[in-house]
Amino acid sequence: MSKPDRIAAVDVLVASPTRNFVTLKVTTEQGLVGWGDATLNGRELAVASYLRDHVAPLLIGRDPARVEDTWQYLYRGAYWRRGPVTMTSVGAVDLALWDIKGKATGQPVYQLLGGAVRDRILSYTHATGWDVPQVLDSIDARLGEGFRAVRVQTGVPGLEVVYGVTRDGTAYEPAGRGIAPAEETWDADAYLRHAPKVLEEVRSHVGPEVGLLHDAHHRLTPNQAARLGRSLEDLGLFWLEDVTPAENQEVLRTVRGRTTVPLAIGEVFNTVWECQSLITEQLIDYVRCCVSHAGGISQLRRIAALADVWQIQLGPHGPSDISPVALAASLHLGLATTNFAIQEYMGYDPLVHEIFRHAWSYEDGHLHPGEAAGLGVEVDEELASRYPYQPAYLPVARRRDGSMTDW
Ligand code: CS2
Ligand code: MG
Repeated sequence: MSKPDRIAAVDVLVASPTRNFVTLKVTTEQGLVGWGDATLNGRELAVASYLRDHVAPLLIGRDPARVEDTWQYLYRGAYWRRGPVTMTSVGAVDLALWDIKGKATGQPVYQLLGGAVRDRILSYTHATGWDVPQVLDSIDARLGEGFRAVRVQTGVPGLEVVYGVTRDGTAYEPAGRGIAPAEETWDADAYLRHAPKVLEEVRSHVGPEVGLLHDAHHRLTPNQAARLGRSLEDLGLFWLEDVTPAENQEVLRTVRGRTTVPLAIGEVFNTVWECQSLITEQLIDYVRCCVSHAGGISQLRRIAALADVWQIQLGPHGPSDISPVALAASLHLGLATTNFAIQEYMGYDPLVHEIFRHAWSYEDGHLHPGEAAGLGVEVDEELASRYPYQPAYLPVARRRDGSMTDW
């Protein structure tokens, strides 16, 4: 029996080609390289340090084939576990080890997960505009690219800045460069007066078949969420996302009991335990956990299996602030997972595609992970190194009276 391979080196690359990315590189004694995404928007250096200072030394000498054992070792061995920094670190290691396992066996990761259950993965992207004409133009542009589902975000009269929206129709990047977060004013009542009217005009414009999604981004009270949901019921939304702050899961019983609009939550969750009651009490229709922030493929497939028992589907987070490595991992899981409904895909700057050379592809509103061994992404470290980290923070939001609310 051949001598098992061993992890020989663990490196953390922090680069900022148009935006910050943190990438984990695991190299084995036999020369295999696995890549993981450790990007956490606005807290990148915390994850880089967790990996460099507390995880990398523990991995040297370990058998890279023992993916699940390594996951359990890093999760249970930390004692102080859960949370976005810890679980993004565990997730990055998990992705890298699945990548290595695929390369060691010559198999794309989806084959190691049981093989394809579908031919391609439905995706949705972002359409955005300050006013209705801009929103409709953005939607038409996205539909012209072949998307069959779009997330629609609109400006709100009386507000200067609104989550997910730019005034010039350019792509929305929430993390502003600089050492302090931008401060935005939020007015939920103004939003509730306006957003349903815009979404109604959008549905009239696109017809009944286009998937429409909307993200309330954690900003409503349970009553506001129920009222918004009820006002959108006739529009046939694909989902209404993050209606209330996700950590208070009890309130979803109130919302669920008062509206039939499909609910999606979970992009800020990091473990299956945060999803547990929402799933077992059937309080949501879609789980939004992201493969990198929720502890990797090894945990997201556990979340998928639990959700499947209650006919709840996955619609993983896929913004510009997860790298093409995490997107690849999500697509491998998606191709092999029956209750994987849709993948968010905001697209990337050409420079990011150049640095993260990937086998996954987008075509005609769908994504596919490709047939390359492992995750199918190789990172151009030299090119990435030309773009050093730059401090960037997500905005904060205050109400009109100056009190803090959720951004
Ligand atoms: C958003 C995210 O895509 C979404 O659903 O909630 O873009 C979120 O705002 C960012 O990932 C924050 O970094
Ligand atoms: Mg969201």
